[in-house]
Amino acid sequence: MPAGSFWASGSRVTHSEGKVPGAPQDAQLTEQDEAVTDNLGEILHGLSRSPKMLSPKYFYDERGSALFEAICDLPEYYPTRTELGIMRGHVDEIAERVGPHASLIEYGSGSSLKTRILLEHLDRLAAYMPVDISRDHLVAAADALARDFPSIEILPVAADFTHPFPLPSPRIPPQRNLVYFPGSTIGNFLPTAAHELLCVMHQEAGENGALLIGIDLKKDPAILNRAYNDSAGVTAEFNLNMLRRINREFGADFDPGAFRHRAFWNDADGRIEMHLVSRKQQIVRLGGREFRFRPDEFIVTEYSHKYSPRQFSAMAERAGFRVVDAWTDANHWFSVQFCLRR
Ligand code: AVI
Repeated sequence: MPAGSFWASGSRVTHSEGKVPGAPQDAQLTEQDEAVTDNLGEILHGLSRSPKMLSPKYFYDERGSALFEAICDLPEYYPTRTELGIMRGHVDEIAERVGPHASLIEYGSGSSLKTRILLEHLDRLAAYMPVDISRDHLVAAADALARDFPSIEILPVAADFTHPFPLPSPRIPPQRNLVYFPGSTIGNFLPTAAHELLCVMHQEAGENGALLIGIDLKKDPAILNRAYNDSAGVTAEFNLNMLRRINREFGADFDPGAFRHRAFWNDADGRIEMHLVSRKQQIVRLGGREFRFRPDEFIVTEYSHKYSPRQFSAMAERAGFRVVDAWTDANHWFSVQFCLRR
């Protein structure tokens, strides 16, 4: 589940809960307790812009997360199964590259099969630290992993990973930190925000640190357009669900039936854009304000940038990483990149 905004972000105050040696793994949560980010303010600001924009982080309420899982299983949506295939096919080489006694720091809750593949194959992991803004999701996923991997110290961190956060200290001192960011979620950040995120990862990786990251590659636009316009309409439902969430949690009066899903490849900017397009002239009320929509006026809800290996390598270099290995599938649709700190 991605956290953080794709065009802006707020600052946070953090603290670490003291770690009790020998305590059960699910007790050792490190938590950021004070969100300075004002979500309503961010939404109002986004709706005041031209074009109107809402952050894709609002996709992921309970229903949105379930819809995203359904998207991952759709025949048209290739990224999840392609990345999983790459991980299954090359995990021994990945483990070789990473080396023994690493601390695995995952950006995201670690509920995916890809995480389990790494936990099964990395050589004598020092610790596993999933980092996610959604505390409940994080704790549930960490507890499930603690049951299945009792010999690995699991230290969940509840934090907005787009900002530097303190890492807990594992019992076994790690030989290196490996930051793991699967799912091509980096593509949901604007290039400047993606750069900033890579810089934070560089900092968290520390001396001798490494990064393992999933990148969705540029490809035939027809394949991309199909992946975000599935025939069962699940992506459309996922997109429209954002309006239901904003109604429920922030008191807006969006009529989801008065908007339609649109997704298309924008070649100039190298990204899929997802929009919610107003079917008519209408006014939406939120936070004591009124937002007018013309017929066909749209809200941008997501960008999903696709990179060539060369573009990603240049972006990694700018953030202080060097790509030392990369694995892909037979179609060259997706790539898992292994980078070291320069
Ligand atoms: C989470 N993220 C990488 C997905 C993507 O493909 O950009 C989100 C998504 N949006 C529509 N379908 C999937």
